[in-house]
Amino acid sequence: MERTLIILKPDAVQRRLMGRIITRFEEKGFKIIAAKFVHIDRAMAQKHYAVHKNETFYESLLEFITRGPVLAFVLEAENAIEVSRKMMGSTFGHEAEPGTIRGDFGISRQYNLIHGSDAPETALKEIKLWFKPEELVDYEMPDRSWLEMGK
Ligand code: IDP
Ligand code: MG
Repeated sequence: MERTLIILKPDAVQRRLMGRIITRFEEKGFKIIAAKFVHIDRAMAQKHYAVHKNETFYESLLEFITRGPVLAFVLEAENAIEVSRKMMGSTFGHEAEPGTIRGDFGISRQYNLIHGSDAPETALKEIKLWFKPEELVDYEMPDRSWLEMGK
């Protein structure tokens, strides 16, 4: 099982798209093991987007992600990172394939609705930044045996 951090960004919240996006992950068979609705401050945004600190869009990215509340959650599934990134679509809405979250709901480069961890090490680091160990909930889903990747 693999875990990934997903964030529904302020545009997803303000555009009332949270439910529709979460539904896609539920329908795909992901298990939600933690969730948090929070308006992050600049310091947290800087930590989350530290890898982008030298990019030209860094300042405006910090403004965007702190502009309103976000919904952060942890998904668990086999191959969770690759599968969720595929479902999100490529970074810019106008380039993302139709059928993906970014491809279906917008054309903006920055306001692209969703963040998802991009590699196992990133996922570990991001989950640790956003959640305390005790906030990750351990439970069983009854349909688990129907959702195995190798079957
Ligand atoms: P990702 O979210 O698909 O992993 P990254 O390259 O990690 O894409 O960029 C992080 C976020 O920064 C993007 O999701 C987007 O909101 C924003 N961003 C990336 N590139 C640009 C850009 O060229 N202009 C404006 N915003 C950008
Ligand atoms: Mg990224």
